[in-house]
Amino acid sequence: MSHKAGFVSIIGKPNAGKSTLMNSLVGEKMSIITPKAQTTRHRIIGIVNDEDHQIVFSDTPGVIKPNYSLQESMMNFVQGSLIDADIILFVTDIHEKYDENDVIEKLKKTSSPVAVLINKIDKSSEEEVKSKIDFWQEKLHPDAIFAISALKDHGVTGIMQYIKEKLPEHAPYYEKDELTDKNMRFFIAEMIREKIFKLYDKEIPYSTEVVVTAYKEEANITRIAAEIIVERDSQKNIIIGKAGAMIKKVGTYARQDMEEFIDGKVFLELFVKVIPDWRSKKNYLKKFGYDD
Ligand code: GDP
Ligand code: K
Ligand code: MG
Repeated sequence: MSHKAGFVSIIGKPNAGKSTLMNSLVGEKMSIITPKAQTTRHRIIGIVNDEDHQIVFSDTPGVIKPNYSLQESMMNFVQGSLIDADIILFVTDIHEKYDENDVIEKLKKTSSPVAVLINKIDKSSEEEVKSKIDFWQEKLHPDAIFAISALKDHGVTGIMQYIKEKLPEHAPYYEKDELTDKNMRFFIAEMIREKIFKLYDKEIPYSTEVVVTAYKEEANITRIAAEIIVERDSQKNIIIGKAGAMIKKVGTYARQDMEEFIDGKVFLELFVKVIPDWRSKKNYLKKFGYDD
């Protein structure tokens, strides 16, 4: 029998209920949830597998008007996820005003099927639901509209069926096996690496590797330490920046990502280490996981 697999992006304003929906979806019918790598293409939060399907859900930062460059790049990420997704789930709070047309325009242009999920219907009347369905039908002409309550798991099974129907035939993108601690560390390292790619120019990002050296969950905080590895002292100075200003930025932005992902407080320590020419040394490449 053929296998279906694909990427499903969950987008919407902050607090629309994206993360609640994600939890509900991955709890729906699942053998494994794998928060594997944050690749450059996707922020992977959950992979749902069954025998014939692999659904790679990716949560995105809430759609906001960018105030500073990192947020701009976060919004570029959202845009990227619109392009790459096989299916887009656009989550909207039934009570939220929607006057930002830029996101709507982008959704209209994407070639991937878009499903509008009108969320939080547990807090509204049937008339409100009907009028919102009409509103979104008129405004976006989506492939499908669902009225749901992510919090109460209402309507989530229907979304899962819709996704399975729409998924393209494809071999699994990721192994259909278990989450390990190593994957979590890798994921954390990728978050740091992503910030380095965004904050530094020229050869710096390409000369850099990140290794998570400690990951410890305590009652109220997760303590993480990582090494940023560069090839030369001059690169170390650039990474650190004047009075530590640059590495502080890396740490702050990476920590924000981690806290959102872990959904809890993170204490992040970053160290910079010089390993001359690490990129051309087999033992280091192997150690950093580039041996295959
Ligand atoms: P996100 O920022 O889009 O990821 O939104 P969250 O999933 O963090 O949810 C934001 C808030 O909305 C939380 O307080 C959720 O409990 C609440 N919420 C999410 N879905 C529902 C729903 O279906 N009904 C109600 N009443 N609240 C919801
Ligand atoms: K939230
Ligand atoms: Mg969220």
